[in-house]
Amino acid sequence: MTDNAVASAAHVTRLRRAAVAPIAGRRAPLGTDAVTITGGVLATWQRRNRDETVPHTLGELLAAGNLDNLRRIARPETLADTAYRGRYPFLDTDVFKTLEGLAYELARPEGTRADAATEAFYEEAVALIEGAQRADGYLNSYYQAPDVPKEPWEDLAWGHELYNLGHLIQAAVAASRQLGDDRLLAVARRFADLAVDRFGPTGEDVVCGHPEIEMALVELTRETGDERYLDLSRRFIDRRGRGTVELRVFPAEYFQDSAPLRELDAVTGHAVRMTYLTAGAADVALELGDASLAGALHRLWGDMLDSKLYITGGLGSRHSDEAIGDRFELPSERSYSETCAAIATMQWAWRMYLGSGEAASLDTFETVLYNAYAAGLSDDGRAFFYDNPLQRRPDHQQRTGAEPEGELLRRGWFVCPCCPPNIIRWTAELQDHLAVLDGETLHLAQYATSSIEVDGLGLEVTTDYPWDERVVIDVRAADGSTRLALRIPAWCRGASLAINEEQVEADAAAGWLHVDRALAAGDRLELVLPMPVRAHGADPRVDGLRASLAVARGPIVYCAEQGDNDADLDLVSLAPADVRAARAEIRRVTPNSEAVTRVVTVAASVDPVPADGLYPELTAGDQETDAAASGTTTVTLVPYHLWGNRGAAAMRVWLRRA
Ligand code: FUB
Ligand code: ZN
Repeated sequence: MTDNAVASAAHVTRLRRAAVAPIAGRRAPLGTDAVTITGGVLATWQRRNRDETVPHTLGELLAAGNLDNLRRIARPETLADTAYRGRYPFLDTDVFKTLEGLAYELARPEGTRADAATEAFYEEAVALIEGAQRADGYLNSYYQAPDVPKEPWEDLAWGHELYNLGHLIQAAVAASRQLGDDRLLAVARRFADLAVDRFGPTGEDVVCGHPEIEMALVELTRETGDERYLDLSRRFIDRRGRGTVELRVFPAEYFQDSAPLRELDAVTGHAVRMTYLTAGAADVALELGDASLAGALHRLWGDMLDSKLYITGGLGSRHSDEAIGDRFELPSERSYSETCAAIATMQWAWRMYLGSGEAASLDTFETVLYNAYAAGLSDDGRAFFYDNPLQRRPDHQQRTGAEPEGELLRRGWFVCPCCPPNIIRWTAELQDHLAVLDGETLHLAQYATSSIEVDGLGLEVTTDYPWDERVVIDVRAADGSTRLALRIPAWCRGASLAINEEQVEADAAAGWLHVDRALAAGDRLELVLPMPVRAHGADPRVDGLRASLAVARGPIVYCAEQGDNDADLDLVSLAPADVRAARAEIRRVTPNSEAVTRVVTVAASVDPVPADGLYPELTAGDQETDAAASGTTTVTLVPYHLWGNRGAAAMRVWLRRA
């Protein structure tokens, strides 16, 4: 670690209750001891997480046998059946991810804390995990199961054992930071020590088929001060790309094993693997001050932003190998955009910002949060999208091999249930991603109704963002030592700031508006981020989006659902000027959406169905007919993340451009 790291360690220690708590660098995210979400859309999500998604998920984990798998090892005498339950060797991770979220939900103040049943699950799971660990530290209920004729570590490509360890570490760090409960941390350290022995400086020169351990190991060093874990993480990053993963079904790119990360010029392969890896690499680059790694990550980030990220922030174009796809391969109806990939992209974005201070990374974080990520969960909090398409055809009938009942809409659970518990932990941790102390300046990274307290500065933030453009910041306490910087999203033109009702200079540099005066208790800041309705086109190299248009307002991407519209969505055209002139009215769309949710209504034309078949010849006359609208209508658009909550119907993010 750098001298800078040592110098700032004491400072950061006070802020360690965040999910990501860097030792090096100048940016320290504020955690649960400093930030509380008290209202608005993120509070709604956190409440739903605690009251609906958590109880639902606990029930599913119990029914699917995830806890019994651990029980079979920890207390075999209490279980009659001996067979491992489930198809995959990584089902412990769903317990670990859930525990990570529960640590937050159980640490909340009285009145907002998760209930006794949640606590009982947490206690039972922790005890089973402790009991299932082997004397040498190894832990994996699949490889330890009596009926599984496989040995630990015999299948690094598909065994997911280090991926398992990664999620165990993250749960353990959360339990330690949020609850002061070090039981899981003791288990995680024993297993991590085994990994250091086996894969460290004197160990095997190999990597796990699924990255994830990398960011977990860095956080373990941050939590314990033991630098062997950070060193192992760096080794895993530098080892990957040298063809050590055994290939059976998928090529080396799938595992990011075709070229070393430092040399890779494009994000590639399995989307979740790629983004967990880059998130971990960003942690390593930050802690080690590794400029070459940081440079490679900027290159990869640029490739993703320039040609591979959906307008919703979704990542992954292919169902077949859950892969990112080629440049500009962004089909709407076959978008994979796994919910886990959305979370991993935000994890990467957050770390890119922590390393660089760039507001643009936070803009991407925000896009993913309010669109690709939020769409993954149903309005009632009890059903999930695994993949997140941007279009649903009227006659859609998807059947996948993995999910025998097909995928009508969101589902209550999956054979591979990686996404639901990932949503639990990520929603529980949202307050850790709102505010960051950058030296002496408090950065407001995301806007939410919240209470923030740090270094002699106490703020109350009140806003209906992202539905409303006004963010009010009341200064509760200020000793003048901490300055404030406000993120101005790239989509925003003409941001303005008033302090105590007096307009002040609001020129943002590189996405940050620095409030250049010492704040005093009683000050009121009013930030306005104008949110006209916007029309977006697409790079012509995205084949399916030529002559198309998408609608957005603030960070929210919109979609049209057939149920809200009389005209056939496949036949309507919107003119950019009509979109820009559109109304954004306040309307609750679903029972649990915010009362102040905005719905957009746009004047549109209805195109004729060609009279002569699927591929009519374009003669001069036909072209004129083709361009002529057969009628006019209005199209109602709702926030994309709320789609599919009112029955299965056609849906489109991209509509024809008039
Ligand atoms: O392999 C573990 C998880 O299962 C991946 O992260 C998901 O994409 C799913 O394939
Ligand atoms: Zn997933």
